[in-house]
Amino acid sequence: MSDTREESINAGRFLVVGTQAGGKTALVTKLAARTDQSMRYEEDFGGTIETEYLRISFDEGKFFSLLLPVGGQEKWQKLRERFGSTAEGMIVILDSCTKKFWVNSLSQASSISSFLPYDNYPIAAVITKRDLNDVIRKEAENFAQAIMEGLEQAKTAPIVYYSRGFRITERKIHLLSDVLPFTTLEQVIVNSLESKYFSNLVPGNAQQGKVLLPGFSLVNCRIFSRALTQELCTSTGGDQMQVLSLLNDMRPSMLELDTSWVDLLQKYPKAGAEPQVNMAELSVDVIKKAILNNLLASETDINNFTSELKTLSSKTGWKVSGHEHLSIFEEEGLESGAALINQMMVDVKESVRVDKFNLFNPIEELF
Ligand SMILES: Nc1nc2c(ncn2[C@@H]2O[C@H](COP(=O)(O)OP(=O)(O)OP(=O)(O)O)[C@@H](O)[C@H]2O)c(=O)[nH]1
Ligand SMILES: [Mg+2]
Repeated sequence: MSDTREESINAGRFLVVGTQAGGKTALVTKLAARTDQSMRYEEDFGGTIETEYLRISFDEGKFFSLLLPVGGQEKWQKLRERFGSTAEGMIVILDSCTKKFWVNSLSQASSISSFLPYDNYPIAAVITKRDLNDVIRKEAENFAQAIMEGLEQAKTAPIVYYSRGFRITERKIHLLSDVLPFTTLEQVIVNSLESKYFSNLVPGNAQQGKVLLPGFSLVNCRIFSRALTQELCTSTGGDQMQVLSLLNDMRPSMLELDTSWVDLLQKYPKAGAEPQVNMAELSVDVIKKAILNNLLASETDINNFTSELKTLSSKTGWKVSGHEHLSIFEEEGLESGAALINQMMVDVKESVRVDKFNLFNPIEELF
């Protein structure tokens, strides 16, 4: 009699990587909350450092998968590598409203790949904030107008912000010239968008305050402002990967965190001098174009990215399980995210352990 045993894998440990504020924790928590109602995602200015896998259940708990949305800031690279070496698959998160940061999300995934002892390692891309992409596309002109008004005001009134440390301190800066350094423009953009799209703000608290534009949270306001600032400033010719790493080193805004470009250069010395912009070069049209063309992802951008993932597979040993462009605020979006994870669980069966590490065992080399 033949053996009738069937093997089905009902769990897989997946690492969720991608730049800060891309939506890793929010997505995983919302998926986990579908079966464990005690799970709740809470907005936070500081980002997260998760070290526990969250359980995502399927078929009323018969199957499950474990997901770890490891913190996206640069400083957690060692943590990503550490968890990467034992994960059985990886989800790369890309924020559909800040497409220039995607290369950083991809670099997080590929830098882990040399630690993966598998071939055909399942990898999937989730492009988040689909709802916000639509909202900002429609609102781009108003965003640009609000920013131009904020710049005009900054010429005569001080720029006010709250630095966040053990205490929340109100600070003011005055514009000294028409040339704005990155950090100042970033704060003007944050302030302009905050005053138009939020009310009842409580300094330093990402959960308080009323959101007036659906999906545009205080954290989204900051990460979007950082990406827009980068688009509007002229770079000084520094290494672009280092600039992106520098920008992914901290959240929320640099001034709010009491950080300066010069401080960050100690960590990213090749990023070059602080980018800047002459106010005379900015207009509603320039800002609107930067938003529409350089920040909001289109379906073509998404297709190009996923093709690139497939091309990389031969070098990295990945097997691309698929991709989804979704919103965590729509049931359909969560459903498609869950289906993608389900597919990865199927693909885990095809991944093969290989002894990559034996090839380069540094200890053996020594003896
Ligand atoms: N509109 C919209 N906002 C989203 C979506 N997904 C996440 N967000 C928001 O994006 C912001 C950042 O989300 P997080 O999940 O904390 O980001 P993260 O990737 O875990 O960030 P780090 O912990 O810093 O690595 C929060 O304000 C979320 O509410 C989405 O689909 N739509
Ligand atoms: Mg997080």
